[in-house]
Amino acid sequence: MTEAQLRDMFSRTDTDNDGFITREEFISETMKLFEGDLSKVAIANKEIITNIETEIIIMRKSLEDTFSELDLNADGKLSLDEVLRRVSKVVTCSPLINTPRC
Ligand SMILES: [Ca+2]
Ligand SMILES: [Ca+2]
Repeated sequence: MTEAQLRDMFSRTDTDNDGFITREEFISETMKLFEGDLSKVAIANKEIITNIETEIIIMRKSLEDTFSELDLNADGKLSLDEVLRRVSKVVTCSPLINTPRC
């Protein structure tokens, strides 16, 4: 993912455009994408429907964890800088590059 794509994703997730992604914005926007996919699957396979609620609970929990991981200064919201820093950390944490931050 390029920095431009990340910026674009960030501004789409920041629904009130205050420059920060709150926990609620992060979870509800990501869940929207997930639920869209899920309903397509559910139409294709009715048996899946019984598991949707469990899936949603699991998904929410993992999004909460992801959010906390991204929120470096733990102020309950994500700045573009935090998102970019996190992603660049993932990129630089390649086993081929030995960086002290990893
Ligand atoms: Ca916001
Ligand atoms: Ca933060």
